[in-house]
Amino acid sequence: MTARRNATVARGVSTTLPVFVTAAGGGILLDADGNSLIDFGSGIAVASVGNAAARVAERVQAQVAQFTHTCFMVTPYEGYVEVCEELSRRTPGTHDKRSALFNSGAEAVENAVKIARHATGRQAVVAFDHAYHGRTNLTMALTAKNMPYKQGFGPFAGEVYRVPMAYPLRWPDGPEACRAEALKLVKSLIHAQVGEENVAAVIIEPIQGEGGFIVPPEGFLRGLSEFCAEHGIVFIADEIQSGFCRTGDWFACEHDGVVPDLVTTAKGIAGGLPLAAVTGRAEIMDAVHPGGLGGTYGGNPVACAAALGAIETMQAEDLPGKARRIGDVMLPRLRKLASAYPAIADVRGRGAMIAIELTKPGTLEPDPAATAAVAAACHQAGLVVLTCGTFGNVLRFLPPLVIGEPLLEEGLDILEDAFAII
Ligand code: PLZ
Repeated sequence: MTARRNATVARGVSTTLPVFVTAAGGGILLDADGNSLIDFGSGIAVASVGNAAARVAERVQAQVAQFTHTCFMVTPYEGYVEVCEELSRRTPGTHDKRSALFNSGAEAVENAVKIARHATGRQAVVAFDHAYHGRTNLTMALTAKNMPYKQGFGPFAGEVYRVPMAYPLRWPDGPEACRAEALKLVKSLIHAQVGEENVAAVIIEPIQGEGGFIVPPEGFLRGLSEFCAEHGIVFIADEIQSGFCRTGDWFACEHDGVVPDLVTTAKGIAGGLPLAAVTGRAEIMDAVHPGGLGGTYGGNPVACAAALGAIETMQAEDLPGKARRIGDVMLPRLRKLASAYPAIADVRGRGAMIAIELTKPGTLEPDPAATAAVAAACHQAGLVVLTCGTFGNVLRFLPPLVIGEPLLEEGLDILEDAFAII
């Protein structure tokens, strides 16, 4: 199958593990050779409710038998409306909200920027160091990292400005200085280099995903959202990776007491089917003229049925609580590992969005080679882990929120063994 793949699938679409999945569920992937792998990746933070989750499968099967597509822009159906009602109910803030549905995270981010520009009549968009917002042209411009996302794919969309991220481990004078200085620096750069009155939106991942699971210090997100409110700037929280119970709250912003103007969601929203959304203040969302937003497949009925099954599962099985429990099990074990291996410079994250950052011992010099070696040893032993980070030196753990504790512990055993052999 690998030979067939290589003969027909474009090289640009790469693969982390050389296996072909035949079935998955309960935190385990089965491959075509009969191996079982423990899943600490959830297909990049998507299968939060587990693979083939019962409520998702049932609703999808029923919907597929009923009708598969009409195009909501031509002849609407209830599932789309129900998903928007759930988004209004679940996203932070009690204000009047509207949503629009799309197919992928990048598409949601593009539309959030379109909406913010339309609503403000301004053009500039401010994004952060280490940000990841997608691979389409506008979202590539918002994404910080060159390789592999941007190299050779320019020119990029204009009116995108980048400011430093509050990255405690790598702030020049350390975490305490980061807490004290980051917000001030960001505000002064926006003032000096862009001008507040030109900024349509500030977009930020409340916990950065691909960039390295970077958790800003307490107060940074709140201060940023207050700054936006003060200057009529739309504050967009990209919760595509951090949202839908992953961090132990329905949305990561809640932990910081922040109510974004617009929220982008995707990944965990629909148990593996492609669905994404922009949800936000009614007056901002409805600034756009009828027909200004849409797409053939956005809010496809089968994807909406899956989302309703996934959201029902999150509620019924208390997945925010399960995510917090995963963090409570993982963090102490990872901290213990860090005290045994000085290459682990940082253990961070929240709920079931946890990472370790690897450096040359005693320094902050990133060690992507050691990171890749640990990941490869895990893969060899049957544990799916993913790497991330601007410098490729972060191992991230995103187990399905429904994973059983024995399996979680077994995965951590494999990780510990991997450190011992490299
Ligand atoms: N915003 C915060 O995490 C997707 C990227 C995988 P799409 N992250 C996984 C890869 O290498 O392509 C992501 C994200 C945040 C936006 C996106 C984009 O979501 O559904 O991949 O378009």
